[in-house]
Amino acid sequence: MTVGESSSLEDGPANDPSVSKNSHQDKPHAVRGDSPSPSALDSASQHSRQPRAIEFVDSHTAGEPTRVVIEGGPDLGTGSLAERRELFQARFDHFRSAIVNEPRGSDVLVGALLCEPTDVASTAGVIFFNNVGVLNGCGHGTIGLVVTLFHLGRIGHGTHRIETPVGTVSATLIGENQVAIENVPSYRQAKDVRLTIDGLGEVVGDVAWGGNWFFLTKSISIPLEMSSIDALTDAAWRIRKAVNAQGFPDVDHVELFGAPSDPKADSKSFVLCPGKAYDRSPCGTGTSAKLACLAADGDLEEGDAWVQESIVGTSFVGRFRWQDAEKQIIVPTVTGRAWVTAEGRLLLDESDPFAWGIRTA
Ligand code: PYC
Repeated sequence: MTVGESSSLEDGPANDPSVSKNSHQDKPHAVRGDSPSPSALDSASQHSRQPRAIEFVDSHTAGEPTRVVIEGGPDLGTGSLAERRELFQARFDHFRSAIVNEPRGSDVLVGALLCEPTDVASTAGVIFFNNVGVLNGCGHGTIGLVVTLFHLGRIGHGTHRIETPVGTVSATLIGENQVAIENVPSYRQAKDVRLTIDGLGEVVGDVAWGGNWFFLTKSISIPLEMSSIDALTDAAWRIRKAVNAQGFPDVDHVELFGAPSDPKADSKSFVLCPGKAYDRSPCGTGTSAKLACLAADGDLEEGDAWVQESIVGTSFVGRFRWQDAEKQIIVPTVTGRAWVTAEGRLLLDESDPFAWGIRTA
């Protein structure tokens, strides 16, 4: 099946075009010649009562989960990853929901659709998504993807180019579980944005790009502790709405910073994601945005380490080099660790009222 085509057998709910039952057309180079044997998946797809099967591997990076879709995803053609993400968003949103939402997933789960890269020099392409839609980039997810590909025996140690909708990320697998990602160029867009928010008063922070759009603030006095998750979520959500209304509609992540609990860390953060789930990790794109602000303020020197602690007590180590010191654009490197937690098949049965997930948006 090529882009734009769908057969009635492939249709999802309410006549939406849907996933191919076992598309092998969007497989990364690392997988070539390495596909599972014709298997039950293929024979299952010939039997109309058989559920669609999606092969996945789950991992967590510093506590934040990633579900990599290995097989059974939609055919998105061979365009750029940005073009394929657009197609995915427009036509396969039910597939997104089926993978990450309940009853197969949860609000916190980030999905990663493994794709064929456009460039032979790249190892893989990936489209990230969550409970409410597609993401731009995802640092923890890229670390999880690399550890997953290593777990599957598809890559070895060393540096791998991973194509994303917002640029190519260079990921170096250092040990079995440790990955350093050289992320997309990052920068601060606005400094000291002042928001007045009911119940919070004045909140001052920066807007920065680190592969996603962030509002970063130190203004919140709520303790950065697990026991304050509800209050932190409520505050961050209000901040997001205010910053969106005040000229920054693309900001969909909010980072609240405070003093670290871990003496080895430089800072601790609470990160609220677009679908109102909090990031269990320090957030790879969020750490990139933080590094961009630190660099712009002269608070961190090129090459020096910044240890960012998450709300659950895990950490990423960030460093940067200047891409353009005059324009204050940096290239951040974020190092973190991931572990594979599960591998298996998701089954989507058309007769199941929740075959396409329980939607929160
Ligand atoms: O690590 O970049 C990240 C991320 C984005 C959303 C959740 N995690």
